[in-house]
Amino acid sequence: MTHPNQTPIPELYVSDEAAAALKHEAGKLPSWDLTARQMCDLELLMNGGFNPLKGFLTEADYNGVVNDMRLTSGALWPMPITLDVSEKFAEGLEPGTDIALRDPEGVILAIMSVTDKYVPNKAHEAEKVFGANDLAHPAVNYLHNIAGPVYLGGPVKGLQAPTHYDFRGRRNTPNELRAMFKKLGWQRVVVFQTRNPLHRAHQELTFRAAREAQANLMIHPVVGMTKPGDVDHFTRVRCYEAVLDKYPSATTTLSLLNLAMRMAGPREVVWHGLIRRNHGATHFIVGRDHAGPGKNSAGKDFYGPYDAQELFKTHEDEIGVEMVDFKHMVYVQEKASYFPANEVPEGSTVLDISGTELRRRLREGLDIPEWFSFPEVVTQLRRTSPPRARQGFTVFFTGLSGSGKSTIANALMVKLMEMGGRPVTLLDGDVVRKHLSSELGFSKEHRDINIKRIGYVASEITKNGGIAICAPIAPYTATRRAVREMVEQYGAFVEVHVATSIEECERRDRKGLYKLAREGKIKEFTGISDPYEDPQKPELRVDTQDVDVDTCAHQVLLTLEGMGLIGLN
Ligand code: PPS
Repeated sequence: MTHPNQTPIPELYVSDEAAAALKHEAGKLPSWDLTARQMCDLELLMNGGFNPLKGFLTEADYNGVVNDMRLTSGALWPMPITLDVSEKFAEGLEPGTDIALRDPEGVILAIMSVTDKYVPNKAHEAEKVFGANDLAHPAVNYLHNIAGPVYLGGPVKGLQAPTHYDFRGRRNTPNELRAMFKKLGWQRVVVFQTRNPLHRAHQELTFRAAREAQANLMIHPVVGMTKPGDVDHFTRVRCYEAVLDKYPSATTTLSLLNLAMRMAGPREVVWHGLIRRNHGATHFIVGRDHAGPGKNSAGKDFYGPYDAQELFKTHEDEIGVEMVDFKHMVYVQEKASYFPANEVPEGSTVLDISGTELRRRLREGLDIPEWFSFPEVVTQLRRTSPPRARQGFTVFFTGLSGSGKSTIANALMVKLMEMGGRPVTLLDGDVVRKHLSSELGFSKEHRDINIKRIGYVASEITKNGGIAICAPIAPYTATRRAVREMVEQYGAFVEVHVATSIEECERRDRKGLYKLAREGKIKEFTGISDPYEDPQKPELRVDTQDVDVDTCAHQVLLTLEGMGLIGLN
């Protein structure tokens, strides 16, 4: 007998012959280049991971999902899966038109019949879906600062799956997994979702969960998009592969999920459950603060620790997957083994290392004990995150024109070169405008392009182990944040606000620009006729008013030393 978790589910792909014909036709259609997040969403739409969705949400479905977690059909669906586009692309596009959806190389992956074009109320979407319209939430930030302003909705015909060159053998569609479970006779499958490397405690808890549910186990990590700052998926998958050997063979499998997470806590967990049901799961491990985004702008958690578990429980029948409680496992020294935290024998010594502590130990090159993790996992993590003093980093000065950014940046560069050890590149505002951005002016749009170019170069330098020093005005908070996220994938980002007042900058007027700006001869001049948004939480703020350049540069060095990025002798 074939069990419900083993029967095929609908996909949105057309036949190979139809795809070949449609591809030919699609060359003439208006075409949209998919963003990284849309690539992930489209893949799961096409392969049935987002079943019952048949395409990107129409306006009616979007409203139902945002307000009540339901499609117009009545089906439970908590997450808006929308095709956000630019105003320019949406402008000439009438509902009833077909468009081609292309990957970054221009390959046509799907055709979408646009039935709806609508402008969402993003503040409302943020409140309802993420619980707060607060930019400290990564998905709210994405919604306001990265996603396009117009949404297109309509059914999708899949022509071909996105190509992945990494870990191909570990990527499975829902139907591939269902067929595999059928072949293996796995009727009960407990899934563990993760975006972090696995250590011994995870191995213990997942195996215990599988035993309690009398099920087989599938480790199903997200390799699409996770929280900015997470360990990259290449490293993580190497770690998962090492841990897989530690389970009794034939009980456990590993499969990679190309999902773009939203970190939406309670709604996210319901969504994860539905996606896992599609992938053949019958049980799903849900822990404390599942898919939590961290702290909000007031320093409080976005969601209560058990909100996700409660919402999942409320909808468990409809999701069709049973929730398995995640047991927090701790190491008991006297017994040399792991126990659930609430079953620790009285009077024993409990050892635990938090995520923050682990990152500190990696950063500082300190010991990571064997009771905590497997040596193979630690080796992989150390390969990717050498101690901070050997990683690249970016120092990003921001401040008004004439505030002293370039002068301090130059002094800092020389001091770092004197210390030696890593190559140093200075991306000064004026220099960048000459070599990288000569065609740009000072509108918000052009300033943003300019800063993102600087951010891109700085992130590449950081990735390759060098030091990038940037010194543009960078007047907008959101753009500085985008650069921070780019760089922090690879190393530290040190924001230095050169907080010289506008009065002082104007008094100095070293380039004579303030006078011209006052006379109206230079338009959109920062601080005079254009905004400058002060950084709220820079790593360092310096005021140059009564302090000389040497001292300012030294303050930066002390900050770098405090962060473990350099060693001061
Ligand atoms: S931005 O906003 O970050 O893209 O600006 P940036 O690339 O740092 O360029 C700033 C330098 O350009 C000169 N300049 C102006 N600055 C501000 N507003 C207007 N309208 C403007 N026009 C020219 C100015 O010399 C800035 O150099 P610094 O070194 O900051 O004084």
